[in-house]
Amino acid sequence: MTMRGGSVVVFEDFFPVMVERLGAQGFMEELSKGFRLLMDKEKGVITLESLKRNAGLLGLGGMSDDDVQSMLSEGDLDRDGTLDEREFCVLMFRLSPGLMKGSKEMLEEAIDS
Ligand SMILES: [Ca+2]
Repeated sequence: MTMRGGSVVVFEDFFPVMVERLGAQGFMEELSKGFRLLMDKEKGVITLESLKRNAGLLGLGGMSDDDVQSMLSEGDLDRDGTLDEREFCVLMFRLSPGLMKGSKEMLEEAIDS
C-alpha cells in the first residue's frame, strides 16, 4: 500500500531538515511528542479515532478519512488496529525516503536506545 496526497510530501521535505537540525536523538523526541499528541490518552496508542481527532494538531487536518485509515493501516505492523509509539516512529521513517537513505542506522540506534 502506498500513501498519496499532500501530507506525505510534507514529511519528505520536513523530516530530513529536522534530523539535520535536531540530531537523531532530538528528532526521536520530536516524534515522541507527535505520538503523544496523536494518541488516545486512555489507551496510550494511536487509534483511528484519536488520529482523526488530533491530526489537525500536527498540521494534517486536511487528511480525508481514507488518508487517515491508510496511514494507520500502513503503520500497523502487528495488525491490532492501532499504532504504538514504535510503529508510529517506523511509519514516519518509511514516509520519508530521503531520511531513510541518509540517517537510517543512526535512527535505528536512537529507536533501540
Ligand atoms: Ca499495532
